Amino acid sequence: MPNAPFVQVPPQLSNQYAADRVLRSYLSRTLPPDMLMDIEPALQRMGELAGGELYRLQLADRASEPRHVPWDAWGNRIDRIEVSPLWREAERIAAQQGLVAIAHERRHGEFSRVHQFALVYLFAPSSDIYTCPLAMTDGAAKSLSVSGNKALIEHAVPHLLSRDPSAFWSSGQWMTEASGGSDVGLSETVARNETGAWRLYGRKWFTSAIASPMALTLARPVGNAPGGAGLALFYVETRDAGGMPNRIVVNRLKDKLGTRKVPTAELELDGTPAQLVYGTSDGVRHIAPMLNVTRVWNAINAVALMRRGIALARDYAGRRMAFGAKLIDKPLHADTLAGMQAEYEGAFHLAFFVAELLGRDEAGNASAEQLELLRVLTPVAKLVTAKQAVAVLSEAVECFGGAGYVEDTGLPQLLRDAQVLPIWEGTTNVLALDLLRALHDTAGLPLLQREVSFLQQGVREPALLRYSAQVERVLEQAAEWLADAARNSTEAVEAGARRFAMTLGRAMELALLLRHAQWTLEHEQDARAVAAARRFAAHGVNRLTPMRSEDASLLARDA
Ligand code: MFK
Repeated sequence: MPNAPFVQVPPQLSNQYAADRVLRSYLSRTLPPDMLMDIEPALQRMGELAGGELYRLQLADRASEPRHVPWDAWGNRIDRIEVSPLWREAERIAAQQGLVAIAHERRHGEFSRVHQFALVYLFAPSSDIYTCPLAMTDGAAKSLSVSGNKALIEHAVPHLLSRDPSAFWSSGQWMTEASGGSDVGLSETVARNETGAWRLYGRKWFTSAIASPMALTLARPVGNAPGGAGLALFYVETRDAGGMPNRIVVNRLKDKLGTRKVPTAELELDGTPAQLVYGTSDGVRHIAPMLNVTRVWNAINAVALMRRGIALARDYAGRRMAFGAKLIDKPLHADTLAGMQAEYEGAFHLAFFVAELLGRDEAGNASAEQLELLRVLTPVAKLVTAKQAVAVLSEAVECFGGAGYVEDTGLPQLLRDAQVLPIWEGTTNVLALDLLRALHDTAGLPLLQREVSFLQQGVREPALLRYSAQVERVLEQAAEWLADAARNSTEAVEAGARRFAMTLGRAMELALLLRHAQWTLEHEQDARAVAAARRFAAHGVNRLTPMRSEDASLLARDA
């Protein structure tokens, strides 16, 4: 009998709430104790589900993908979309646990977003990006709620917020057309008012989670001006009363690099009945509340995926032997994991800080300055955490060597899914430009400088103080860069906008890490957040290395 071959032990997950030092410590610092006690059982349950049953289902369901069924057996065009078993389960859990509703019910006032996103963060990595329709549903509930459109609010919002899976509706957000993904003002879909009712004609090129019963979308009423201001925001139901497509044809589902469980379609609108949400123009401005909500979801998803990659890599490192020791005991591997953890912790605190601001705004408790901070930090958090997620997930996959590159470990999906985060809901560059617009529309950089000074007020530990000084210095350097570039040309500002945005994002992450590290030292006698802050600072904060614009012209065009 030959020796049994060597078999590798797969990585394992435990209760994802119980095992999450960063989340638990953050919630202890941020939430009033009775509130934390109130929500903790739900967090424990979600942590158990995400590390247990749902994770196992996700692995078992790995190969199933959404299916488009264009015709029925009798020749009717039905465009049925069949989603994966995990997605059906995820929808049920999301409705019952109120993953959208919590934010709008506001049982915990200004902390309702923290409550919601703590659950979403635990749920997301085991949901196969079911968080995509949830994000859009939340954004749609927000856009409709602030619209003042009483009829639509009464008709649709109760479904979006329902905790009954049979009554729950998810929503689509159809913006992208072939003519304009980032430049939405180029949209070609037209809206015609035909005998008192609006109908839409055009082609939507990327419509995520197309199985939703409703969507918010943009179209140009005939005769309106070109550009984003000439578009109007419309509400659409995807099926008619008989369950047939509402003058919508699904041309095909996209064959994408990642988010493969998300049915993303190319659609033809051929007289689709629609209702105006706000008025006949300014559609881009009116869809912005939705975008700003989904961008916060994106940041939360980024940190959730990072956390999952690290949890799996750390568990594996405690099992896998190489060169006579466990990986975790190998200095270079430990150093790699530490770097990933520090990036994730910085990203975590920024994503949740923006969630706090959003919750305060929605509860009516935000000061004028906090509202401006929310506007400025939403694009920053989205763009910086998305790039960190791609980098951290790439390392996480590498932590498994060849196994990380093999599909049936379930690991490659983490990296592929992370890669969408810097693309959808505004690419890195589009958001860097949005940041410039936001700084222009608000008090600008002094806003961040004041917030950082405020955050550093409680930092007393000598091991942390030098990094506080580093953050403040970097913000001064960013202000100098912006003033210099603006004196030079608008092109100079635009060319450096991504480096500028990354610098602000990293500065905020470090400032938040330092504040939390001081707290954990005092209240938990735990030095790990200090180590994360130190390591994060060592990775560098200022990304504004001067670049020569002539190099950009020479290299980009290779001419
Ligand atoms: C797991 C995570 C889940 C994530 C869900 C994923 C679902 C995926 C679905 C999608 O990907 S949907 C497609 C997402 N597409 C985008 O995010 C579009 C990216 N492009 C931009 O964001 C551009 O900046 C923009 C389209 C807004 C530029 O269009 P315009 O027509 O040039 O807009 P303009 O003139 O700059 O702004 C028009 C108005 O909107 C202005 O207000 P006023 O009319 O009062 O002057 C702006 O201030 C306002 N505005 C624009 N962006 C805003 C905003 N207001 C607040 N917040 C913003 N972010």
